[in-house]
Amino acid sequence: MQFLCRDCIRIGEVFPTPKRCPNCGSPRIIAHEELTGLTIAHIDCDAFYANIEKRNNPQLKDRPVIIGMGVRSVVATCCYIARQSGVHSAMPSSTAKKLCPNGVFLKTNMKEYKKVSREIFALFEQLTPLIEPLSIDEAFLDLGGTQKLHKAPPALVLAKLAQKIEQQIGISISIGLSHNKFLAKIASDMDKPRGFSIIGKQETLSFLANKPVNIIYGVGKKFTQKLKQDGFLTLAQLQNHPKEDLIKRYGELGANLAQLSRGIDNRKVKPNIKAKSLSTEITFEKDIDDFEILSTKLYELSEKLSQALKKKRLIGDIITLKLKTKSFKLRTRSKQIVLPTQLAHIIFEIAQYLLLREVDGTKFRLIGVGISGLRPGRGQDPIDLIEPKIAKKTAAERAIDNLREKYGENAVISGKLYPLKNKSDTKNKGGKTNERINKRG
Ligand code: TTP
Ligand code: CA
Repeated sequence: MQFLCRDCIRIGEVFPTPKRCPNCGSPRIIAHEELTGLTIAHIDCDAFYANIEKRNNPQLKDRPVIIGMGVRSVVATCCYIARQSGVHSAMPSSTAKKLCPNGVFLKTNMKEYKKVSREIFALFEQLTPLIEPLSIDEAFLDLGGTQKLHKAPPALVLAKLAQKIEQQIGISISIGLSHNKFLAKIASDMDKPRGFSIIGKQETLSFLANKPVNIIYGVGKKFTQKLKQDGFLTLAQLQNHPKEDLIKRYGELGANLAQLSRGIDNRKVKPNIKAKSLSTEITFEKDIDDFEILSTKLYELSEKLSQALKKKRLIGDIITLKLKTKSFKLRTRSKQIVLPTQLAHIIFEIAQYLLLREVDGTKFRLIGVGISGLRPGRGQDPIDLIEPKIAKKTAAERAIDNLREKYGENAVISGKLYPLKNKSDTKNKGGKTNERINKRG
């Protein structure tokens, strides 16, 4: 059976499974039949607010830390040491004080917690665009299809992530890995803190069998009581009951019970895309009617837009050109493309095609380019055989992006891609740029 060492981040295969990693001696190994085949993860930070406070003040490391200070306040969370005294979230701070008199009570510092949350989510984004945030410290990640990119299976990528978050950010996470969201979420809770639990396909039914019905989200106190009255205490009892009857008794909830008790959950990991469109524009100091100059500006804007898309790991398929005439009349022209893209040269070519039809001697004071129909991804790059010219440009653009990622934004000037860039820069010196990333919806 394969095993994963969470300290030296290696996958090995020895029979029988060793108690310690043969490579580094660590006991933090996970062995599982389906170790390398599962792709849906749920990640939840441990005692989030409390661990951030401990990170910021190492003297608190071994003390019971409770977040929630004041006579009438409630506990937001507490560290695992304080939990041993029975303190928990949502408990009045006064009760917590009685249970844990030597506890260190602190006020919340939301600004700090949000900052750490953003840093952690930025690390998630390096792994996959398919991230579904659930709260400030929790998310689903779909790592399906990322093995080629990372040259490693999701389990190893996740172990590395946990290590990185501990080393770079200074807090710990717990990971659940499975074949759907329902099970991944259950798994992340099984071995907290610093947990990593796996629920495979083969074991799903037997794993769930002895679990209580309220492990299913949406099954609260009242419904648990109702199910108990009807003779359903464990998931095995639901698994063995005809689905039709569960639907007859509980309607849609019954259908859910039938599915989830068997570990069937077809919900996709849905990224939370806030921006419905992204756009950038520039207002000139002097109005312009020259196609070449407008076109050069358009190229710069397309590059900027493309960089925003790449940073957010988004692609879109509707390109919009925006022009404002000397007399403030707005013209917008859009075109839908077949393959959604994030590439500057493709955005530019479409926008330039739209521009060509608008240049008729009119003087323009503003030009902009936008993209909508956004979704997560990197997009399918054009294939050599079908469109060799476009494929060549794409390869050049990706190479430049790689260099920029390594050596910084200004490492490469993409003038090479578009020879007119320098010409316009001299003509338009001083032009005011108003970049705007629109967030609508
Ligand atoms: P949780 O993930 O529920 O808890 P946690 O991260 O503190 O601990 P665990 O290791 O069990 O996951 O919530 C995340 C943060 O949200 C938590 O640190 C504080 C905040 N929170 C509240 O402010 N009030 C609450 O009632 C709960 C449950 C959480
Ligand atoms: Ca948490």
